[in-house]
Amino acid sequence: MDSLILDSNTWLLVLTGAGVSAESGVPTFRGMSGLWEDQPVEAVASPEGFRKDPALVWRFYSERRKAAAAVHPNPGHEALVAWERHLGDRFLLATQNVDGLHTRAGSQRVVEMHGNLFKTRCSRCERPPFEDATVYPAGVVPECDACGKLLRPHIVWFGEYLDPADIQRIEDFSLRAATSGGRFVFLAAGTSGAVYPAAGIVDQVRKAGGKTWLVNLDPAENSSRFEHRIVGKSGEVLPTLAKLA
Ligand code: BV8
Ligand code: ZN
Repeated sequence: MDSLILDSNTWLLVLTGAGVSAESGVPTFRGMSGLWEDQPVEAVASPEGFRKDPALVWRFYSERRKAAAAVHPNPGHEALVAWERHLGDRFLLATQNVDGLHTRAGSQRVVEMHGNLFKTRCSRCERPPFEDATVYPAGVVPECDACGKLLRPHIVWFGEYLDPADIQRIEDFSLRAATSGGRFVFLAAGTSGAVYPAAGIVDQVRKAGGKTWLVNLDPAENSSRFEHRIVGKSGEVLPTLAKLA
């Protein structure tokens, strides 16, 4: 297996998806064949879904909150913490996962591109998102005590824009990495490469002359765009993949 050298010359951008949390027992999206209660996830995880049936959407997220709170980070999460400690500010982790496991494992330089299950915000006013682990009982839709409108999960739904600050942080890091004179490396783990803009990061890295690695259990939709492809479980591959020099 090719080895990934992480030394004082390396700038490393990592992207994770649901596959990295799978070994903690969190079901993946396509693993659930993209269905929840035989509805396509996109129907529930969307502004239209929320408008149509906010109680159903809150049941979906409350159930995932409960499940995510009951699991623990796995060796794949822990390997990424070790890489961050070794590389410092030449490391950045962009995750599509909303389960909060990277932060619980000890990762600090994390961009939660699709939001976080344990944050809630108002669907209307400017009240900032707040920590909220509440598992709302079926049928309950919380309301904002500032404006009375419905509260919603602080999650980026399909068809919604990602937070521009998050995109900017990833782009700034990539630019610094590409112009550092060092070696710019991008590694994606546990993602099917189906959802944009996350699935397009590999193309930006290649354009910037970076090296690209994919660690995944099955071929991803964008597999062919990675130079190094390792098939396996992230919890088994990541802990031994990198040589910290
Ligand atoms: C946006 C929050 C601008 C919800 C999520 C056509 C072309 C390009 C783009 C589009 C298009 N049509 C529509 C779009 C836009 C759309 C999109 O990309 N759609 C796709 C489906 C085509 N994107 C958006 O809407 C984004 N916004 O583009 O804004 C815009 C605005 C308006 C109109 C148009 C555009 C917003 C995307 C964010 C959506 N929110 N999550 C929630 O979590 O509840 S995405 C959701 O999917 C999750 O975040 C999840 O992480 C993400 C991606 O899935 P993966 O993480 O990759 O998980 P998946 O199950 O798919 O794969 C797991 C992989 O792991 C598998 O490959 C498996 O083999 C592997 N695996 C399993 N076990 C292991 C493993 N690997 C290693 N080890 C293991 N143990
Ligand atoms: Zn409000």
